[in-house]
Amino acid sequence: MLESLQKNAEKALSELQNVTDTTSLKEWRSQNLGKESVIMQTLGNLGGLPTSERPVIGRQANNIRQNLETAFQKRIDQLRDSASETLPTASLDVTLPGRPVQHGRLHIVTQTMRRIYAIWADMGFQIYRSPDVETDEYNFELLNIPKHHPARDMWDTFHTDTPGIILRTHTSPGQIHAMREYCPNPIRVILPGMCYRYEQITARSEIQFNQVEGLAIGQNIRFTDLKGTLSDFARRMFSANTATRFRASHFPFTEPSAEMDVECFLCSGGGCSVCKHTGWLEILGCGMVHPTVLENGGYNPREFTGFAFGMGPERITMLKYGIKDIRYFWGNDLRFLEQF
Ligand code: FA5
Repeated sequence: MLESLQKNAEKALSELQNVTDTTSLKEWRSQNLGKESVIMQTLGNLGGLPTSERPVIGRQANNIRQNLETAFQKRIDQLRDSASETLPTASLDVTLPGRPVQHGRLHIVTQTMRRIYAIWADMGFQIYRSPDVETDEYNFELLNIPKHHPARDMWDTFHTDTPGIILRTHTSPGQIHAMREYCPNPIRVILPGMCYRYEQITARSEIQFNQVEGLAIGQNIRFTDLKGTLSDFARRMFSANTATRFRASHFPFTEPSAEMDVECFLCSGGGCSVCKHTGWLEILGCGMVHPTVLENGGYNPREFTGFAFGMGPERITMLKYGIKDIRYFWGNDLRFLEQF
């Protein structure tokens, strides 16, 4: 046994001379002096040896362990010395300031989205996630937009190779998912996420953009609730005295439907180029959930009513910061992104 311990140690010592970096040094230590190493196992199992052999083997094993330990320490020193010798001492100025650390930040649209979430959370609305890849049924049909309905022209989209599977054009299909999950309970949710439209990219329109949808379902929810809640949102989002107005509009999934404008905060309603001299800026579409849509979600429209809305965080950010072109958001130009 002593002979094999000795051989093992000699092998370890010669391997140690070939170790030239700290990682291999650590490996060497764990292999030769770690818990599972031959020497440590031998020392640990001394109790199992015959009494006559125990002192001799114990003494010898201890000597070997100490030799290995000393050689290891020596090697650490050697490596450290040779590393500092290779440093170019003349050009090292330890008084120079360190390199500045680049701080990351949230994208400006993410900041706006988080502000929107916080406002709706204060009003008791939870976030509900629904998929970006949808069926034609959810994106259109269950929202009261049958095949060949002219409203489909406003929401041309991207199709996958599987017929009927598309990228959603708005977050409204999430309304059906939420209703089917929560029916027959009341609902207060917002549904944020990316939407996709096959349309001309312009300064105001992207083919990929965010929306934040909102949905409230319950008994006795009325149009005045919609107006009050959305006006309160605008005051919290922009400023305490922001004026709002509702214009009649049309969406197949709401009846009646409206679009909400906020008073232009650049000219305070006086008229400027941003609000095209109207004094108002459109920020969202909304309306009372159509009875057919309530039914498709599983609710009895004679018992339940609700309101829904959909806003575009990129457009809101553009208005808030006077950004002239929506393409800056996804252009990945740091000169733009670092301003926020
Ligand atoms: C809709 O998408 C409706 N689903 C909204 C809705 C929901 C109405 C619930 C009623 C009830 P619209 O197509 O107008 O409506 O889009 C809503 C918002 O998304 C717009 O006001 C705008 O802010 C944003 N948006 C629409 N198209 C684009 C685009 N191409 N690029 C950037 N933002 C867009």
